[in-house]
Amino acid sequence: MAISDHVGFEDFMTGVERRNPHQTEFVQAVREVAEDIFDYIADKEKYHEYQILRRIAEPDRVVSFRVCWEDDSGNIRVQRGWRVQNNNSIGPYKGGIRFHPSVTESVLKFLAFEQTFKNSLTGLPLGGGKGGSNFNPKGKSEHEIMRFCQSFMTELYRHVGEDTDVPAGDIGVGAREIGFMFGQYKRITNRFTGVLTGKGLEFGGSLVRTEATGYGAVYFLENMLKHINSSVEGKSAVISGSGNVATHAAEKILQLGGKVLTLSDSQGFIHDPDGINQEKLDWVKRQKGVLRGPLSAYTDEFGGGSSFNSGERPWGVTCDIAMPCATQNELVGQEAETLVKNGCMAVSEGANMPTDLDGIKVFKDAGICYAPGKASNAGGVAVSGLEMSQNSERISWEEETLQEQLQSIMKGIHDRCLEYGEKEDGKVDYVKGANIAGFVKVADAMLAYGVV
Ligand code: NDP
Ligand code: 2IT
Repeated sequence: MAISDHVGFEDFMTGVERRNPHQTEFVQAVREVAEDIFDYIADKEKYHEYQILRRIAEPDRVVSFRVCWEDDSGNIRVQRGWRVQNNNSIGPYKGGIRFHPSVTESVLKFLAFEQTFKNSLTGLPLGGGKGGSNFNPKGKSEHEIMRFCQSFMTELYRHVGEDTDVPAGDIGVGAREIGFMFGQYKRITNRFTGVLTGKGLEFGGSLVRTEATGYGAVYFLENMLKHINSSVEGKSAVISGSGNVATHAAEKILQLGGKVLTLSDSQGFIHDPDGINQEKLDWVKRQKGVLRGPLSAYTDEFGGGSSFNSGERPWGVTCDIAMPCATQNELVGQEAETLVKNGCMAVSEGANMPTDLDGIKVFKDAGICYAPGKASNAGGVAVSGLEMSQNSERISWEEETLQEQLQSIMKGIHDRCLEYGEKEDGKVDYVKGANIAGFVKVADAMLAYGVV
């Protein structure tokens, strides 16, 4: 078949939309990747012949299950759980578990699809998957969370394994939840094995995993800025979110001499023109972490010129650097325009797909440094990969070794983005670079396997 006979990009997308009705997040993620891949494979017959992109955009399997649990009042509650195993061509399925009321099959399919490219970019042997539930952890007691996690794992255990599929944390799932799920897996199977990452340090967890996503996103930012002879020092940063990724991104910005102006949660954002220093950040970590309280209490705690902006997002605050670290589609076209107009020079995504397609176009057209999450937030899964290696060897590496490896992996991802994304004018299209670099390794492994 001549290449010109192959289906074109828009026809391909029409097919994706038809096969995935109402799955808007999944279709969005595929569109963002497919556009670059279509350009890249235009003259590469084998990828067409073997329908590689069509196959990556169809999860290997989607497991959906019922999760029943009993609340503290004795009511029986019913939730839905999923594990999306997108692609295991270059390693076992790997990716987080999300507990949030907004979780749907579409959200998990987009996350598992993105994860496939992200994990490939790390250079480690990791396939892509994602799981979760529409369970809302907010306002639940610790025992309710425990019972839910145990029930979730009572079904999930049959689909995962240290060489099959290795889940980790994501929104609403941190060390506590991983502990409950790992305990249940061990109890059911009578096996102590590295089936989950993000574990407590006492039972096989890795140093640096907690910090890895946020720190890694700032290392990626540093690499982008270095490429244009700039640095984080003296720059102001607007950050969204106040969970694991946001607080560690903020911490690394501070360590590199930057100033953090904002953090946010689902209720609004805090703006502190004096800067959120380490002491204030430690308060945020505790408030949103162990205390699970609202971020709005920040203004009572620290006063000064700080304000809480209820129901708003932080993108209107003038800054040099923006780091969306909360959730998908939290930065839309209009907000991207405002950031650019106010002089923002670099965006490094800590969250997955936080910028919508219009926003991405704005950043690309403006020619600012823009790193998509699949490249910039890969530090978390990368250290998860290192946790898997440590578990297989039954040893724990030193903190310094892991910090160095994280930095080196983030630099490696930056280099791979340059390889496929550097343009003639010297500017870098990090979206294109990440998409193609992530694709090539998975695609070539799939070609080697033939049609399976
Ligand atoms: P956390 O649960 O620790 O924190 C999530 C933060 O985002 C909270 O501040 C939460 O506010 C806010 N948030 C969540 N959903 C929404 C929403 N719909 N609207 C507004 N704010 C919201 O999660 P993480 O920090 O782990 O994850 C944040 C992002 O980073 C996600 O996109 C995740 O997929 C991505 N990521 C995480 C990795 C990890 O290692 N943890 C690795 C790579 C990416 P509130 O407290 O009010 O709910
Ligand atoms: O989106 C992500 O990369 C994660 N939530 C982390 C996945 C992992 O396996 O550590």
